[in-house]
Amino acid sequence: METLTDEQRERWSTDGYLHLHGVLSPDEVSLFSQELDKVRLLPGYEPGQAQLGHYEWMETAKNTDPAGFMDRRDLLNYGQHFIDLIDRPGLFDLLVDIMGPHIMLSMTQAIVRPSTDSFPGYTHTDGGEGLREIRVSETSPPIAMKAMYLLSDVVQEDGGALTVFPGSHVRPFPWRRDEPLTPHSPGAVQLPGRAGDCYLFPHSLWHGPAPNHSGRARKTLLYNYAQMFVRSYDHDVTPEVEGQLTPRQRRLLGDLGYGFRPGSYFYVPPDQEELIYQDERGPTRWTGPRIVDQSG
Ligand SMILES: O=C(O)CCC(=O)C(=O)O
Repeated sequence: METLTDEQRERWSTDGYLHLHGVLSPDEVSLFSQELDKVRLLPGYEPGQAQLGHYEWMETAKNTDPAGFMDRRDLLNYGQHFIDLIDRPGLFDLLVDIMGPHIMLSMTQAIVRPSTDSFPGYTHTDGGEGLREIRVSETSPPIAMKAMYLLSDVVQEDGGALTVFPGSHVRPFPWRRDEPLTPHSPGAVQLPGRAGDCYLFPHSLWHGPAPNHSGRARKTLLYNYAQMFVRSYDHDVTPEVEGQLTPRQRRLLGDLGYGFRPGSYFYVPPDQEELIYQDERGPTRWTGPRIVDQSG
């Protein structure tokens, strides 16, 4: 399996994110982009009238214009391409190198952010309010993290870029309920990118979308992963999806190979590492994150 370079490891530790270039090929970008145009016409979960962050079943997206807003969860039901992305070769290796092998897929999401003057951006930590206060050290694997695939070029300031607050994953970040952080607060860095790029970042990093004044919609796919004891918070594994999964994907969706017992997910099954690594290095290969040698 591939591992992070020393430079990537150092960036991950200090900045709290990685920008990987050209992870999806141009063909994959156009395929997923077209898939999202179809998905919005199908039933699924979208933000509704309920409280912030809670999704409701809709017959189509609220906006059926391909360049209009869409925020759709639970993507695995929309076809094999979305299932294949669970453990995409190349990217998944790096994710396991960061998190270790005791993980699950916790959420899938597709977001289209239209060009508009009415959305000022939105800055937050993932995992709800909790991860504003709970953070692990820079030498620890994260509790949960995200792979965000860009399906559109984002080249200008306020063009809908992922905006991050580097370092906020490991230090208390000053925030006030009555004065929310914004994509223009001190410390914010907008990350331009090209269609096919992928950003990796932990849930504890302050981040969010910049406003999009580019004149073009920005499409993304998001796949979240968590340490297994945290478990998935989004998936309904239908029999159709189940029938399409590889053994590793089944495990990443929570199939431990036996029925639930107290203690399941708290301790991982004995074949966890073998299944996740699926290579000749065997089940005891992972020895925890490496510390970057700063001595040069
Ligand atoms: O739309 C984006 O740029 C980022 C989405 C986001 O903030 C998130 O996935 O938590």
